[in-house]
Amino acid sequence: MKAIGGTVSERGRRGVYITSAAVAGVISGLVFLAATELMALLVAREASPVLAVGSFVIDVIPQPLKELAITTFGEYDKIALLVGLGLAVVIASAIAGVLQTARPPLGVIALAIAGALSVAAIVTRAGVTPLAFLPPVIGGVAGAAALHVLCRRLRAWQRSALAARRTSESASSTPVSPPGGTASLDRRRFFVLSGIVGASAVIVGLTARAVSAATSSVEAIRQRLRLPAPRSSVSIPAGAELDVPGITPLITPNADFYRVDTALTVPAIDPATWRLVVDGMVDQRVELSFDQLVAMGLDEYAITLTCVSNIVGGELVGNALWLGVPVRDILRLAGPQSGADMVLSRSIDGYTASTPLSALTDDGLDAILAVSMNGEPLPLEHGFPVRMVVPGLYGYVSATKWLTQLTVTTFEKDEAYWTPRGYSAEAPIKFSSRIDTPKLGKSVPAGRIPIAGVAWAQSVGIQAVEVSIDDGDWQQATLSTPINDDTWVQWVLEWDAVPGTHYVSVRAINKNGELQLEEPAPIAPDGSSGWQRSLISIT
Ligand SMILES: Nc1nc2c(c(=O)[nH]1)N[C@H]1C(S)=C(S)[C@@H](COP(=O)(O)O)O[C@H]1N2
Ligand SMILES: [Mo]
Repeated sequence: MKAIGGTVSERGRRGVYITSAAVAGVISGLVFLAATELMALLVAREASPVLAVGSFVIDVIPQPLKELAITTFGEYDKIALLVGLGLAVVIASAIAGVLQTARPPLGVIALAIAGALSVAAIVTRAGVTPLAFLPPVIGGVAGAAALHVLCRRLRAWQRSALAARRTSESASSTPVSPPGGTASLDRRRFFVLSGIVGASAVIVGLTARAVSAATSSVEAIRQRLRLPAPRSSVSIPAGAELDVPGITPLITPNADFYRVDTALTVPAIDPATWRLVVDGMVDQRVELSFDQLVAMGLDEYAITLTCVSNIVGGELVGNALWLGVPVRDILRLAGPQSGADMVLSRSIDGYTASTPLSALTDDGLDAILAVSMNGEPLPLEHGFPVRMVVPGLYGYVSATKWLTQLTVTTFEKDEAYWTPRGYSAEAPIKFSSRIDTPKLGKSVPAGRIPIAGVAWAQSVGIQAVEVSIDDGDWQQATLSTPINDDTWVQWVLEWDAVPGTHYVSVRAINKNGELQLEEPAPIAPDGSSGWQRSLISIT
């Protein structure tokens, strides 16, 4: 009897100790993160280990995994990555706690290795300041100290509990002190200390993050920035916007505009220190300040941007009014030399895109350096202070955000970020059409209903959109009046809907008379194709 009971409670006790050790480890992990955030706020804002390790992971994970992440999590791919990293930190620090309790100083050593790895991830990133190593080092020291102290308390509790059990077993009749007297005191000490340390870490860490975000001075500079009035503005023709509930608005508000980039933290560039360098195969290297750029004269352009990762029927496409300067005017200052056929545009974070030189110098194409989006300076996440926008080319080969450099070169000599990662060096947008309403999985009452959406063929223009219901004849949809050939158009087809589920397909014809590609293609290497065929349910 006694032996069996003893074994069970022995197991229960071990469970309690292991859990407590894991808790001590997680709290030490929190101390590490909080101390690092605090130091990062004080000496080097870019030196947050979670973000640095995350950026490192983004750069090294294989392409198919990256695609899986984008298709699974969409816009939230970075949040998913951060959640995953957070979980990894919790698990690793729990293990460090158990190690440190069972075999000190194994846990402290494990934490030191993690600290050293995050130092490596931080100092190897582009554009770090000299003190960037300091936050993870200080964080590592603080975390190790917390781990050491908490696990020592935990072992003290274990020892006094063991001693108490021995005394009560040998002197079963009249114990000298109440059983577990010092043990329960030691237990309380461990939990009180853990609570205080854990709560302080959370408060310090969250405050440091919040202060860092709130005092982001570049956002304040952006808010105050006054751009010169544009010389021309886009006139929106009558009939450019159809009055159909559920259709995509003609102009995508900035807050709803899709965002795709490799930047885990949005670069913060002060326009006062921003410079654009034009170099490479040019007659003379040119350097422009932000004021010099906008002084060249701003004009307004309406251009629809599309991501190569947009699947058929997808949401990675948006239309905006941009203020900018033609890229050809800037290239002309430098004088591209013969033999050059590409411009490698570079972002402050090292990202690059390869754009055919001809797409940037062609008088008939409005390739621009944009400084404003829908009436305000570019939002930070859309490339503040300057980005490129080229009608007719996917974003990854043209729309470089946080632009700092244009290098005139050749496709043979240079390649861009996505080229060795499975995407084509050149990628014109495959023109396409999308059904916005009725939405898949949302039933609509029978009667006369609009089937509507958008279609785009940047730089060529949309001539017609055709709709087929239940694989019947192709019917001409009504188009909105296009702003220009660089923007999408809205389309609508009125239909007398009868109850049941129905297939609706859509396809576009561009102004060259070409039919949208029917053959389905995945997004890699140069963009998806195929006709969207959606299921709608009528009740
Ligand atoms: N610096 C930088 N610019 C970039 C990218 C990037 O990863 N880094 N991604 C490109 C891609 S793939 C697209 S589709 C567009 C998206 O622009 P948006 O986020 O403003 O919609 O930006 C392009 N410019
Ligand atoms: Mo993209």
